[in-house]
Amino acid sequence: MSDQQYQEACGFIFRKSDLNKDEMVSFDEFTPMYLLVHPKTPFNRATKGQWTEMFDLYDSNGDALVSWTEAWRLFQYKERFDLMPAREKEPESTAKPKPATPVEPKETIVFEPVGI
Ligand SMILES: [Ca+2]
Ligand SMILES: [Ca+2]
Repeated sequence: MSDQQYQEACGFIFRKSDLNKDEMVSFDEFTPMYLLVHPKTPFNRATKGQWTEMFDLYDSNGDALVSWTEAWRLFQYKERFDLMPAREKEPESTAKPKPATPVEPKETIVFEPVGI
Protein backbone atom coordinates (compact mmCIF):
# COMPACT_ATOMS: atom_id res chain seq x y z
CA MET A 1 0.00 0.00 0.00
CA SER A 2 1.46 3.36 -0.99
CA ASP A 3 1.44 6.34 1.39
CA GLN A 4 -1.23 7.95 -0.75
CA GLN A 5 -3.45 4.87 -0.62
CA TYR A 6 -2.88 4.55 3.11
CA GLN A 7 -3.91 8.18 3.65
CA GLU A 8 -7.01 7.69 1.55
CA ALA A 9 -7.90 4.54 3.48
CA CYS A 10 -7.46 6.39 6.78
CA GLY A 11 -9.55 9.29 5.47
CA PHE A 12 -12.27 6.87 4.50
CA ILE A 13 -12.23 5.25 7.94
CA PHE A 14 -12.25 8.69 9.58
CA ARG A 15 -15.34 9.81 7.66
CA LYS A 16 -17.02 6.46 8.22
CA SER A 17 -16.36 6.63 11.96
CA ASP A 18 -17.72 10.17 12.19
CA LEU A 19 -21.25 9.00 12.82
CA ASN A 20 -22.87 12.39 13.40
CA LYS A 21 -21.02 13.92 10.42
CA ASP A 22 -19.57 16.89 12.27
CA GLU A 23 -16.16 16.16 10.71
CA MET A 24 -14.81 15.51 14.18
CA VAL A 25 -14.34 12.21 15.97
CA SER A 26 -15.60 12.14 19.54
CA PHE A 27 -14.41 9.67 22.16
CA ASP A 28 -17.22 7.22 21.36
CA GLU A 29 -16.44 7.43 17.66
CA PHE A 30 -12.72 7.20 18.28
CA THR A 31 -12.52 3.67 19.71
CA PRO A 32 -14.01 1.87 16.68
CA MET A 33 -12.01 4.11 14.35
CA TYR A 34 -8.74 3.30 16.07
CA LEU A 35 -9.46 -0.41 15.87
CA LEU A 36 -10.15 -0.12 12.15
CA VAL A 37 -6.88 1.69 11.49
CA HIS A 38 -4.90 -0.58 13.80
CA PRO A 39 -6.61 -3.97 13.52
CA LYS A 40 -3.79 -5.82 15.26
CA THR A 41 -3.47 -3.46 18.22
CA PRO A 42 -3.40 -4.91 21.73
CA PHE A 43 -5.78 -2.02 22.48
CA ASN A 44 -8.73 -4.21 21.59
CA ARG A 45 -8.45 -5.29 25.23
CA ALA A 46 -7.76 -1.80 26.61
CA THR A 47 -9.59 -0.33 29.58
CA LYS A 48 -11.55 2.87 29.32
CA GLY A 49 -8.71 4.69 31.09
CA GLN A 50 -6.22 3.51 28.48
CA TRP A 51 -8.57 4.60 25.73
CA THR A 52 -8.86 8.03 27.32
CA GLU A 53 -5.08 8.34 27.33
CA MET A 54 -4.93 7.31 23.69
CA PHE A 55 -7.70 9.74 22.81
CA ASP A 56 -5.89 12.56 24.60
CA LEU A 57 -2.79 11.73 22.62
CA TYR A 58 -4.69 12.25 19.38
CA ASP A 59 -6.64 15.26 20.62
CA SER A 60 -3.66 17.60 20.61
CA ASN A 61 -5.62 20.83 21.19
CA GLY A 62 -7.69 19.29 23.99
CA ASP A 63 -11.17 20.14 22.70
CA ALA A 64 -12.36 16.54 23.31
CA LEU A 65 -12.71 15.99 19.57
CA VAL A 66 -10.25 14.57 17.11
CA SER A 67 -10.12 16.36 13.78
CA TRP A 68 -8.80 14.74 10.62
CA THR A 69 -5.55 16.73 11.00
CA GLU A 70 -5.10 15.44 14.53
CA ALA A 71 -5.92 11.89 13.51
CA TRP A 72 -3.64 11.87 10.50
CA ARG A 73 -0.79 13.37 12.52
CA LEU A 74 -0.54 10.00 14.33
CA PHE A 75 -2.05 7.62 11.77
CA GLN A 76 0.77 8.42 9.36
CA TYR A 77 3.27 6.72 11.64
CA LYS A 78 1.45 3.42 11.50
CA GLU A 79 3.59 1.84 8.85
CA ARG A 80 6.73 2.87 10.63
CA PHE A 81 5.45 1.19 13.80
CA ASP A 82 4.59 -1.92 11.86
CA LEU A 83 8.09 -2.06 10.49
CA MET A 84 9.66 -2.06 13.92
CA PRO A 85 11.18 -5.42 14.71
CA ALA A 86 8.87 -7.52 16.77
CA ARG A 87 10.04 -8.25 20.28
CA GLU A 88 12.06 -11.36 20.53
CA LYS A 89 9.79 -14.27 21.01
CA GLU A 90 10.01 -16.50 24.00
CA PRO A 91 11.63 -19.72 22.96
CA GLU A 92 8.89 -22.16 22.20
CA SER A 93 8.78 -24.94 24.68
CA THR A 94 9.93 -28.00 22.92
CA ALA A 95 7.33 -30.67 23.03
CA LYS A 96 8.45 -33.57 25.12
CA PRO A 97 9.24 -36.51 22.91
CA LYS A 98 6.80 -39.28 23.47
CA PRO A 99 8.29 -41.83 25.77
CA ALA A 100 8.90 -44.93 23.81
CA THR A 101 6.56 -47.62 24.94
CA PRO A 102 8.68 -50.42 26.22
CA VAL A 103 8.01 -53.54 24.33
CA GLU A 104 6.75 -56.05 26.80
CA PRO A 105 8.45 -59.34 26.22
CA LYS A 106 5.74 -61.62 25.05
CA GLU A 107 5.17 -64.51 27.30
CA THR A 108 6.29 -67.52 25.50
CA ILE A 109 4.02 -70.36 26.06
CA VAL A 110 5.78 -73.56 25.57
CA PHE A 111 3.53 -76.41 24.79
CA GLU A 112 5.18 -79.38 26.20
CA PRO A 113 4.38 -82.42 24.29
CA VAL A 114 2.25 -84.47 26.47
CA GLY A 115 3.34 -87.96 26.37
CA ILE A 116 0.58 -90.46 26.19
CA1 LIG B 1 -18.42 13.11 15.02
CA1 LIG C 1 -8.93 18.26 19.00
